[in-house]
This record gives sequence, C-alpha cells and structure tokens, in this order.
Amino acid sequence: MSEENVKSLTEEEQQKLKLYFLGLRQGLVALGPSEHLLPPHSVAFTKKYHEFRFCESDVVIATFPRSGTTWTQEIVWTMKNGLDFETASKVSLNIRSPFLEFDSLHPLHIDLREDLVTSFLSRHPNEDPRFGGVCLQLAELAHTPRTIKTHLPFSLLPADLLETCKVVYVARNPRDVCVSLYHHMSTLAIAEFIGDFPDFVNFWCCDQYLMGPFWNHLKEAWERRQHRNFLILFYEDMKENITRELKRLNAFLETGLSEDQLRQVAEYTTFSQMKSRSQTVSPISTYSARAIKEMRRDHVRKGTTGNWVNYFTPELETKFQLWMKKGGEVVKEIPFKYQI
Ligand code: PPS
Repeated sequence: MSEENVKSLTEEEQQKLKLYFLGLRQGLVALGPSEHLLPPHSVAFTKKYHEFRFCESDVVIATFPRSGTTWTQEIVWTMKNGLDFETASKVSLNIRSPFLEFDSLHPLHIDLREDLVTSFLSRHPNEDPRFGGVCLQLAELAHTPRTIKTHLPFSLLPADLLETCKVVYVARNPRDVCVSLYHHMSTLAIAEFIGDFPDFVNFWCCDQYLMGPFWNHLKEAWERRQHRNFLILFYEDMKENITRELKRLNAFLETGLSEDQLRQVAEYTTFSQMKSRSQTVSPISTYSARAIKEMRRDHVRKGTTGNWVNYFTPELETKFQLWMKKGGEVVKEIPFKYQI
C-alpha cells in the first residue's frame, strides 16, 4: 500500500487509544480511502489482501464487526457443503471459513497452532510466520467451495471482487453493534479495552477504535447493493424471520436446497445451538492448545436486537445522534431496525 494510503493518528490520539485499549500496544493506522483502522503491522499485508486470488466458487462474508458474521458463516458454510453437520461440529469455523485478515489482528504474543506454522514455513521458508500470513494461507488453501470471512471494507479488497465471486454482506443497527463491540473489545486479547461503556461510546463517536469506522464501511457496501453478485442481509431480518432470509440466500447462492434442508440449517444455527457449541473447544482450531486456554470466547454472546436500550443513557443518546449525522444520506436510505 502506497504511503499516501496509510494515515497515522496524532500522537495524542495514539496515547489515548493505548491508555484504554491495552491490547493495542502499537496503536492503529488508518488504511485506504475508508480509513479502516488496524494495527501498524497490517501494512505488510494490505497488498496481499488487495491482490488475493478469489475464485468463482468462493463466497465472501463481508461485514462490519459484530453484525452477524459468525452466524452467517455457519449458515453459508453448511448450505455450501451439503449440510455436513458432522464436519461442522468437529472443525472450528475459523478453519472451515477462514478470516482473511486475521494476521493483521492477531496479537503477536499469542501462539498459532504449531502445524499451521510448520506448514506455512514449508511453503515460505524465509518468512517470519507472524508477518508472512499464516491465516492468509489458511484462506488460500481452504477446501473449495471456500467461505471466507472479512471485516475489510471493499476498498481494501480486490477491485474486481464482485466480478469474481459472490459476496454476502451482513449489516446490523449501529446501536446494537456498538454495545456488542464494546463487550467484544473488553474481552479480546487483541484489544483489551478497559474503559466502561460511556468511554467506549466516546471512541465510537470519534471513529477511533479497531476496525472502525462504521459509516465508511457501510457506505462502500451500500453503493454496491444492486450488483448481481452482492446480497445484503440484515441481522434484524434474520432474527425476525430466518426462513425467509435462508430462502433469499438459497436463491442467491444457487444452492437448490429443499424447504426441509433449509429448516435443518436454521435449526443447526439457532442462537442456543451455536452458543452451546461455542462453549466447547473445537479440536481443530487456529490456535495452540495453550493459547485457547488463555482466551475468552464471546463470539456468540447475547444474540438479541434492542439490547442497546439497556446501555444508552439520554446523554449517550445525544452523542450518538450527533455521530449518526456522519452517515449522511446513507442513514436515510438504509432501513435499520432498532427493535423487532
Ligand atoms: S465478529 O466477532 O465481529 O465476527 O462478530 P459477529 O459474528 O459479526 O457478531 C457477533 C454477534 O452476533 C451474535 N450471534 C448470533 N445471533 C443470533 N443467532 C446466532 N446464531 C448468533 N451467533 C452469534 C453474537 O451473540 C453477537 O451479538 P451480541 O449482541 O454481542 O450478542
């Protein structure tokens, strides 16, 4: 990525970030036109993401964080893999449906599984696995048809992505995203946010937090909504009527599943089923056993719409409404639901 596409935050902004996000030891840099915020070591990967070779059978699940990615990955993976619930229950989702830019987010002090590192070194003997892309290799080598997760905005992905493969974009109302991200950032080793919710809202409203900002991500997706290879789903619609949304996916992915098969997918991916599976450690994962023990897992947390009302005081609501204005026209166009 050329230098003009990487922006640094001011020294004061970096200091504030590091004070509240203990995991962001090196601070953040803003990448590309959407100013997507990632740790500085991600600069080594941006060219690789921009030039990643997607193929026709791939399905990309592209989302702003905490919008329903994991749920949709599990749905799409099972739909694309003939409802292979046996493999799904044995192999961790981050192996079956790799996270494209995980190397950029992965805390450098946490171990990846040794055989993944060995396999990486056998193909790239002269590269440091931490900076070479062990997780990127997982995405490259995943079984076809590949289901690939990314939180990168469109401008950091290959320019011809939608001409190459199908993209499912999942969006969720920003108030629930903000609450969910607050919890996620507080528990993740990547971020280790130590403030309370009002502190987090301050970072959110300044658009300064890992993988932000929200509106630029949404705008880049919304502009593409008419493309034949693009499907936008809303988390709230999925909560409201999963059968209807699975039918839309079935048509979009051309998976030709029967109503009964869609019912099985819906059942396998209910919140309670996914929550109970998330409590057990998959024997096949990206991390070493030691690292797994150290990590808290909260991908499947509460799974509701409207939980934000328990967090937003009138004062926070005023701040948030000011921030909403940054969305411009797109705020009026996107049909977010805040309660169902
Ligand atoms: S991540 O970490 O960015 O990939 O998170 P992501 O998967 O996008 O979003 C996490 C939120 O999705 C909820 N979730 C679900 N909701 C309903 N049904 C199912 N099956 C499901 N699986 C995950 C999860 O609980 C997070 O939302 P919150 O509001 O935090 O509970």
